[in-house]
Amino acid sequence: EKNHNRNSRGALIVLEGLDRSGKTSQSSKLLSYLEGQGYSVESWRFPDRNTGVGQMISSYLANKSQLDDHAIHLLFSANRWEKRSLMETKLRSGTTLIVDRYSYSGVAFSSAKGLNIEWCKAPEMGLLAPDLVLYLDIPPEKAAERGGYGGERYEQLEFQKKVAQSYQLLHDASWKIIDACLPIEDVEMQLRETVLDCVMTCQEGKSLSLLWS
Ligand code: T5A
Ligand code: NA
Repeated sequence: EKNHNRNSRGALIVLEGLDRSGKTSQSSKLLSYLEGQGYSVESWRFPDRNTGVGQMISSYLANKSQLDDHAIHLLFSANRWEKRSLMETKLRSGTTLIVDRYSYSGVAFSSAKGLNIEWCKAPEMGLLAPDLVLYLDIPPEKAAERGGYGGERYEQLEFQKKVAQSYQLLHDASWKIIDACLPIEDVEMQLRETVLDCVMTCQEGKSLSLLWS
């Protein structure tokens, strides 16, 4: 374990992007990479479909239930809030978290439906701010070709184009844009150095902050 300094904390690293941009593939690669480097690291994802709230979200995404756009937005947010204190405990104890989707997905997908962006951001305020957001950038047409969209609610080209536009409004200093059209191994190489830098900066004492700052 490389966490010799007892005050050192883990990094909160988020992967964002359109459906099929490669987030899940890269999460598992980063997990193995950081473990191999001797770091304490876990891979998380949102929605976390294992909780009661997560099961409601999963049923909605599978088109097995209908919900008002505002109601499902708040459920996605609640699903992050129910994991917030565990997230902080893990980070403070020195574990780095690689998180597949976070508040940016929440805002990008709901505002792509036409909900007011400030309204969408409000319930996310006070959640932990990521130290690094890796945005896997891919044209919607190209993402749609990958493995074919399954039956989930948002897996439609026209909607994904709107989501891509919404994401554009959310960039901040924590974002790094990654060319996700390259082969899987090349995308991974782009991520490694950035992630390692981030983990070391957090170990050296960078403090945790809150959304949206
Ligand atoms: N949502 C989510 C909200 O509306 N609000 C919220 O608050 C949150 C958190 C569920 C949906 O919920 C929405 C967003 C989503 O629509 P999900 O369960 O994470 O989100 O589902 P997806 O993101 O759609 O997961 P996918 O599996 O489709 O996409 P990934 O994880 O980005 O892609 P991945 O790694 O599974 O790869 C997809 C395919 O492409 C290939 C892979 O082998 C796989 O077949 N691939 C590549 N092919 C060529 N080159 C590469 N570089 C490749 N990388 C991967
Ligand atoms: Na995924």
